[in-house]
Amino acid sequence: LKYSVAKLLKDAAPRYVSGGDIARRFNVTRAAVWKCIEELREEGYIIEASTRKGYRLVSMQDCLNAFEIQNGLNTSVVGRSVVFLNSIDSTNSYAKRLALEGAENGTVVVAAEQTMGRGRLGRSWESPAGKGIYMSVLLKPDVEPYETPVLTLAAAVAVSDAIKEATGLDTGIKWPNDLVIDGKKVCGILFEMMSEADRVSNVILGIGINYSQEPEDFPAELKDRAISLKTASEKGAVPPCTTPGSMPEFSRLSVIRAVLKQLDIVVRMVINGRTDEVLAMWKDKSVTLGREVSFTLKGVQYSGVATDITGDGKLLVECSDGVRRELLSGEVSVRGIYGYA
Ligand code: BTX
Repeated sequence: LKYSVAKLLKDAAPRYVSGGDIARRFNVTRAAVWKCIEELREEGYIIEASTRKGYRLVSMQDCLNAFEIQNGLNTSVVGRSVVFLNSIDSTNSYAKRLALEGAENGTVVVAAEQTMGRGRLGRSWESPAGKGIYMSVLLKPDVEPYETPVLTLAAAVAVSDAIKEATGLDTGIKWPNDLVIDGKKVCGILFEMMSEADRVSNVILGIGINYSQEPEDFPAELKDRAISLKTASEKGAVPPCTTPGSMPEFSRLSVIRAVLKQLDIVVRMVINGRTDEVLAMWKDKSVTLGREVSFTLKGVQYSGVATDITGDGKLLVECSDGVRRELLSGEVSVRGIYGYA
């Protein structure tokens, strides 16, 4: 009932709908309608009530729930089932637990807060309540393990496209799949998989996007390395439809829905063998290729210039010792990004 009422108010907005009309429509009491309105308000719907005119939906800016994430999404796989949690240790860990219980391909877990958000290589991901987007997508892509690096690059392309669609902001991709604005990290992607001998059974794509943190919300060591969509949009890269300086009308909800739609597209491309196109999209957004990079391999530090991505998703580096090396994973510092001067 609650979300039927929400939908009714959404369709009617900015007009009022009387409590009596809603009650009759769903064959419930006016008190039941009032209870729904209260619950919706708690979920972030801003609803005005007027004794004469009834109820009116004013804004959904902070609203987040499984119904709104999924409603009318029209994707083929991604978002078939959506779980929303107010708080969780890590959406990736939760999605892994769901996978073990047999959750379906395309299941999405979204949380408003993570208490133990995880990064790559055992690092942590700052996940304050309400200020970021924390989501994991469970996929059963039926690909072989060697094909998965391209899937992670594809995820970065999808999220970058989604951010563009929902906010108008341009992001660059730092290899393999950090999204960067002004040399600062706005999104990180954690790719985890469970595989059997030669088949990948479950892939979990964890996506963390900084949404509304102010610079001072980040821990001191991240201040110069992290940025939120809100800060980026205020700094001038404002979507064309909004007045400069004002907070554009983009919400966590619109970003999440755009991510699911774009992921659905690129995952299908990878499964259908269109990896060349995906890699071309990645290269187009890259802030790594053509730049000086440094990295550590088996305890030895190397530097050189990143020149290309191989067909199976490895980074090619022409090292200063004259050797060309291929990197499959790990950490690469790129000059000009995250304070690497
Ligand atoms: P990463 O290992 O590339 O990045 C982690 C590093 O980034 C940290 O060591 C820290 O320096 C920095 N960092 C931590 N938090 C933030 C932040 N909010 N913004 C910018 N920089 C930060 C990237 O790992 C992968 C992150 C994936 C996060 C998602 S959230 C949903 C899902 N669930 C989960 O537990 N992880 C993923």
